[in-house]
Amino acid sequence: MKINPYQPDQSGVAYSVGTTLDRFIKFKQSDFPFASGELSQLLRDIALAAKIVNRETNRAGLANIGGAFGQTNVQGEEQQKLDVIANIRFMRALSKGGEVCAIVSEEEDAVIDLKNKSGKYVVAIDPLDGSSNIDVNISIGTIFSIYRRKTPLGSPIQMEDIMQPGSEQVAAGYVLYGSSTMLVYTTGFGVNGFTYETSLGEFFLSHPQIKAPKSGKIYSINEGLEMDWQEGIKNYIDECKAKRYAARYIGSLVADFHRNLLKGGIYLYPATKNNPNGKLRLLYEANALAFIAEQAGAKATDGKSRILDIVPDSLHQRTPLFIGSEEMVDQAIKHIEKSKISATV
Ligand code: P6P
Repeated sequence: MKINPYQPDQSGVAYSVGTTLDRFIKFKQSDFPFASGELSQLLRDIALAAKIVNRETNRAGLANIGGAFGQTNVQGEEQQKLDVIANIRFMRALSKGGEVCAIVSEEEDAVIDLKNKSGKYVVAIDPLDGSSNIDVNISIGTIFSIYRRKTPLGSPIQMEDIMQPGSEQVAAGYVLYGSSTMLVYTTGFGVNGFTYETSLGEFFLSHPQIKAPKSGKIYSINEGLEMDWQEGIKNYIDECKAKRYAARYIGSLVADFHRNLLKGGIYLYPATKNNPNGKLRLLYEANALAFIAEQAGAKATDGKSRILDIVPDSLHQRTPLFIGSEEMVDQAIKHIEKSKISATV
């Protein structure tokens, strides 16, 4: 029997389609010598739900799933139909995947206990952030954090499994439903971005080992709330304007964060009159993006502390968030400290 060694085609007649997310996850599994593939499976489950939500966000206007759902969530915010749909899709994927024991979701008042005695992981998720932009076709996103449960497998879920500081995350990521749909995640070994090829129904590696520029010329903040800002924030934004930086604020955290991560920039959501502890949620927004930011060489703080060091004391607690290029975050903190007023009132 004649056997030949495989010779990769050198003709270039058939271009390479690249590395799929599934294959990348499998390659990277060796980063976790003690993992037996559960985290890999969990990441694939999240990617599957992202594909389904992507399909539904792309056809919202046609399938009568745009607009308000007619209820408010625990945040007191009006739920959009797609908020509810995305929450159902991710909850279903995570519960059926078999790797998760509990879920914290922006759309759920309480912790969802999956009663899964073999589930090693806890997932905190904002199924669809920026949903007020859905009806006007502006980018929106999913944000997720993955933690290992602290208490023994099979025992009842305890709050110590849930209320972990962001530094305990084993993985985190976001999906950006934009001009293209991307999934960006980290497992603590750098940040990698995957772009969804709809014709093949696959995410392909498009942004390997993302590194954030140390500085930038973009600042993202809701200037309509300027009257609420502490002096230090005002002084920092004045400095950005004096340097003729670009103001870019989409009103969708994932989109603003992603652009600033790639191009260099800072996103700021300080304490305001309506949100004296900031608007963004620690468990399923700030922590995930802070983990990604730090893995890409950027920074994330609440104005006093490193976001990843904050020990949560409530499920849906909010935090001021200053996140992006290291030198820009440092400069903003300098102004805050100089004004001697904490970012949280
Ligand atoms: P504001 C969306 O509701 C969100 O949570 C983030 O995605 C976004 O950056 C921010 O709130 C926008 O808030 O108060 O500026 O409209």
